[in-house]
Order: sequence, then C-alpha cells, then structure tokens
Amino acid sequence: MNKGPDAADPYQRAEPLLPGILHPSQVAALSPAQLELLAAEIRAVLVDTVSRTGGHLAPSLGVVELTLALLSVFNPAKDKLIWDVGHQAYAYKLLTGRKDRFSTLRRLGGISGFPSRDESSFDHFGVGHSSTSVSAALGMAVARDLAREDHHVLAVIGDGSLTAGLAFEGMNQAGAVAGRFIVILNDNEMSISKNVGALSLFMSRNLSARWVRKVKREVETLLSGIPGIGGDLLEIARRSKYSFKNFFTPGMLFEALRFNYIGAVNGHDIVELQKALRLAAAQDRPVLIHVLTRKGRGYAPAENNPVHFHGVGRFSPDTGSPDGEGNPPAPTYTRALGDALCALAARDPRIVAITAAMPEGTGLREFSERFPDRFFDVGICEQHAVTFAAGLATQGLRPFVCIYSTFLQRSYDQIVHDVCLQRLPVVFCLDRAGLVGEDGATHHGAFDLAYLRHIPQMTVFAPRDEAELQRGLVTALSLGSPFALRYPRGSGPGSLLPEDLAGESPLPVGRGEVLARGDGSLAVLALGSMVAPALEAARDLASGRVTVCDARWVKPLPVENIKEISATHGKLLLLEEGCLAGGFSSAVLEYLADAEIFRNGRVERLGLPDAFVEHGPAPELRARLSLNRAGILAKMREML
Ligand SMILES: Cc1ncc(C[n+]2csc(CCOP(=O)(O)OP(=O)(O)O)c2C)c(N)n1
Repeated sequence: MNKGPDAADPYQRAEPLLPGILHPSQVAALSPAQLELLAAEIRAVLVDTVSRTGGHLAPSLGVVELTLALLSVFNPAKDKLIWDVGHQAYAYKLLTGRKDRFSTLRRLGGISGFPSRDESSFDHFGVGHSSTSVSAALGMAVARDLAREDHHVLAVIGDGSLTAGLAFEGMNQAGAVAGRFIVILNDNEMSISKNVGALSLFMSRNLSARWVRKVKREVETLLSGIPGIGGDLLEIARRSKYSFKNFFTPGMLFEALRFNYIGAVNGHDIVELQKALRLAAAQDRPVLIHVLTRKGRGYAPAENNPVHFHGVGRFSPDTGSPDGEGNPPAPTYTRALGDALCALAARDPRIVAITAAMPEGTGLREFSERFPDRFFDVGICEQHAVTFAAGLATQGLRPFVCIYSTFLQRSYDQIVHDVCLQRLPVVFCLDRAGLVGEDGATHHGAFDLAYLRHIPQMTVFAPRDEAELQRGLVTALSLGSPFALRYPRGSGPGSLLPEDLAGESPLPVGRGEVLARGDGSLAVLALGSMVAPALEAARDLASGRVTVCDARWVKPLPVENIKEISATHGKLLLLEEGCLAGGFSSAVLEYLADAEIFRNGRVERLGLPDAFVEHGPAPELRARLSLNRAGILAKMREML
C-alpha cells in the first residue's frame, strides 16, 4: 500500500473510484483492495490541488487510510466524526460531497481549509485551533445519551494536539462520564515540528518492541526474586487483563484515565484499522485507539520534509520544490523578529524565548540553535507558555513569548492574572496580527488589540516596518513591564534594519510620528501595517493635502499627536488592521470623547468589521475591506 500517486499499481487500469463517490456511505461497500486504490486516487488529488492552492498537505496525506477506514466502518449519515485542528480533513472533504469544489480550496469564495459547519452537514464542529475535539465530541456524546440516541461520536486528535491541557480536560471528564465514546489518537510523532514533552518521549520510547521485551524481562526477574511471594506475583502479572505490552505502553496512561486502550495500530493498513474500529464500536464506554501514521505518507517530498509540507505554499508536484515564480520573497517580519532576538540575546543573558509548538512559524529556529538552554518549545500549550514565562520573569529573566495573535486568544486570563496583575516583564510577540489570508476566520489576528489594550499595566505597540519591530523589542526590554508587539504575516515595506540593535535607543513610549504633513484638511492616524498604504495613498492624491501620522502605540495612546492633529485638522481618518470594536480606533474615539476635543471634527475609521472575515488571499481580503492603498485613497477622496 501507499506506493504513492505515480507508482505502478495493478489496479490502475480499473475505472477510477473517486468520481463515483457521491455520498460517503458508498465507502462502506468497497473492498479493502478498492479502498487502497481509492487511497492512491485521493493522494493524487491532494498533491495536485495543494500544489496549486497551498495548504496542509502532509497532515492530510497521513490520514488517508484512517479516513477511509472510519467512513467504511461508521455510518457517516448518523455517526459524528470530529477532527482536531481540522487541517488533516482534506480526504474527508473529498469523500463528503466536496470533491467537485476541491480545486477552490482556500480560495476566496471557495471551500475552507478546515471543517466548517457552514460548509457541510458532515462537518459537525468548526475548527482551526487545536485540541478542541475531545471536549466538543464529549459534549455531543453526552447530548446523544440525554436524547437516548445511539449513534457513535468520535474525536480524531494528533499527538501534537494532545499536548494541550484542554485535550486532557476533555479526557478527564470523558473517563468519568463513561458513555460510548471513541477517541482516535493519530500519532505521527510530529506536531508541526518534532513533537515535544515528556508524554511524547514516553510514547515513542514505549512503542519500541525491544524496549517492551527488555522491561518485561527485567520485571520478571525482579518479581521472581522476591522471596516467598515473587512466584505468585509473577503469575498474577502474567494473567492480568493488561498484557505487558499494554501495561508498559501508552495504554497505561489512557487506562488510568478510564479509557479502554486499543493499539498501537498501523494507520496505513486499512484492514487492521477496520478491525480496531469495529472493536471500539462494540464497546459502551470510552475507548482510545492509538493509530501510528507517517506524516506526508505516499508523497516522497512530504515524507522527507514533513515540517515544510505541514502547511505549504504552491509547489511543483513533480519535485516538491516551491513555485519559483517572481523574485525571492522579501525578508519577513517573522525573520526580523528572530534575528533581533538573537542579536539581543547575544548581549543579554536574561533573554529567553518561548514558543507554543511553532519554532519555525515564529522565527525562533535560529534562536533555538544558538541558545538551546534559553529556548523553550512548550508544545501546543499557549496558556502554559504564558504562565511559565511569568514564572521565569519572577526570577529576573526576560521572557519573549512568541505566539500568533489568534492563538494567544487562549491565554487571556494568564496574561491578566499571571503577568499584568503582577507587573512582570514578559514580552508578547504576536505574529500574524491582522488578516492572514487563506487560513481564514479561525486564523486571522483580528482581536489582539481589543483583548490586550484594556488590561492594566500592558503596553501595546505595532511597528510600521521591520526596523521599527526591532526597535520595539529594544524598547520592550528597556521597560521591564508587560509589553505586546503585534505585526503582520509576511514581508513589510523592507526598511533598513538597525546595524547595532543592542546599541539602539528605545522608542519614545506613547509618542507617534508624523510622516507626511498636509494642509490641515485631513489627517490620517494609522497603525502598524496600515501606515505604508496610508502614505502611498496620500502620495497618490498628489495634492499634499493629507497628514499621515504613524500612531505606533495603542497603549499608552499617542495623546500629544492626537491633540495636535485635532487642533490643526478638520477631518480625521483612523486606520487599523484589527477589529474596529474595542481596538485602536475605538481607543482614539474614547480619548476624543473623554478629553472633549475634536467635537466639531469629522472622524471616520477603517478596520475589520464586526463579522468573521472569510478565507482567501490577504490582498483580496484587504481590497474588499478597503484596507489597501486603493481603498484608503477612495476613503480620503470621499472625506475630502
Ligand atoms: C491553539 C493552536 N495553537 C497552534 C496551532 C498551530 N498548529 C496547527 S497544526 C499544529 C500541529 C498539530 O500537531 P498534531 O495534532 O500532531 O497533528 P499533525 O499535524 O501531526 O497531523 C499546530 C501547532 C493551532 N492550530 N492551534
């Protein structure tokens, strides 16, 4: 099995099966041989489509057989299958009525890269953030029992997602509630990068058959050596309902949580999977099936580089190399952050960096290699990451917690209670703030300004370019109190980076910078990623009429700039790539009202609406929301 999409295959002369699958229940009628053929067809579609759209290829390739086995054993019209994160559900999408639209994956107006209740009745729970599946599925199982129905509810969760406390909170309740409930642990030993933590070490160590044999021998020797009762104990151990293998494998852990453990099962052997699933289906209590899969399975470039192919841009399907159109991309904000942290850490031994399972995504790979003792990948545990940082900070260290804006939402109480209330010098580096594009509503960094700016003690900063991002880090270090920097996905305007960063002086906190001076008709107060398009739009007007001020700070607000602008201009346009409700512009409006200034002036604002923004290329999304040069220009003309 899994010879890959292009390998010679005795079945290849048969009619393709995928076009005939109009409803997922048809999968149950296929023989194991046909299912293998179908798996190869699905892989070919996944590679071909994702090579054009980009997306989560390696996770989806890894669960093709698992998806087929699930749909063949369970009744998709009745039973509920809940995917964790949902980035691995592409095969499921193909088999549940979305194959004709699959080429629109992640495109504007096309199908989402994640399960979505709006998209299909087979998507029972919307997802994109990790570790929700067990809790959501348990809720559905309990609701089923209350309604005296009898369908199955299954959660499929990866070993990376199982590192989060939330997953264990669900498991803990499930074990006690003890209804019919199935959790499938998809263990590929990978999160986005190699999985981390004691649990991960425990699982991989225990799966080695040699290790199990060794432990068994040692335990037997130990027991038989106990004078008097040793022989009896040995006999009891042998007859125990737990085999040695189960006892000394993850079975031990899950059995302690009162799950029946089945495993470990080869996740690429459909027949073996079907057997395990049927065994689980026959039980009326929580069962965990431990499935071993390989990330990227069946497509050599993804198997060889699962980190890159976890979430990949467009690539050539033949070679797996990135689509080499155009110029090489400019250095990203992420890169500027990683480089700056390395430069600062080289001079300041107090600096430590923390990621929640995203060393590549947050630009910390180089830091992890240069300062391994000062780098912490805590797993997909954003809440823990923040409180852990707080603990480090109490001891004089300077933690930089690097987490995407959308995932830091998880840590709200930790930021309030563990960091700000205690005025600890933790620096939050919020990557992917603003619109992220194809990953869509679950991933846009829309809310951070609103969820951070009202917390006492917090400072909130948004750089307009990469150099300002780096200066922002210097400023954060100089302050010694909670500090958040938010910056967008991708490249900025490409500013010249400070050569000697550690020698840079901090930015003046709460002071913006006027970058273009107009004639007093209209002032634009722009934040972060909105500064560059605002300047371009002002230049497009070619009349020198518009003043453009980079606000830089959301907290403390640049009140002197606001006062000066209000006194000298008749109209004010506020720009932010964040939610309008409660964000930057909202803070400015509050200030104008409280300070009783600019009462006769006209204020307008552009930002993210009170609605979840869909998926699609970020430039297209920005264009729709007037958050680009053309949209801002149109707004300026309208106001003038
Ligand atoms: C709360 C949250 N933090 C971070 C992420 C980013 N993320 C997406 S998938 C993933 C790794 C998931 O690993 P695993 O569950 O083992 O699935 P695999 O990709 O290996 O199939 C991470 C960290 C996320 N989706 N949600």
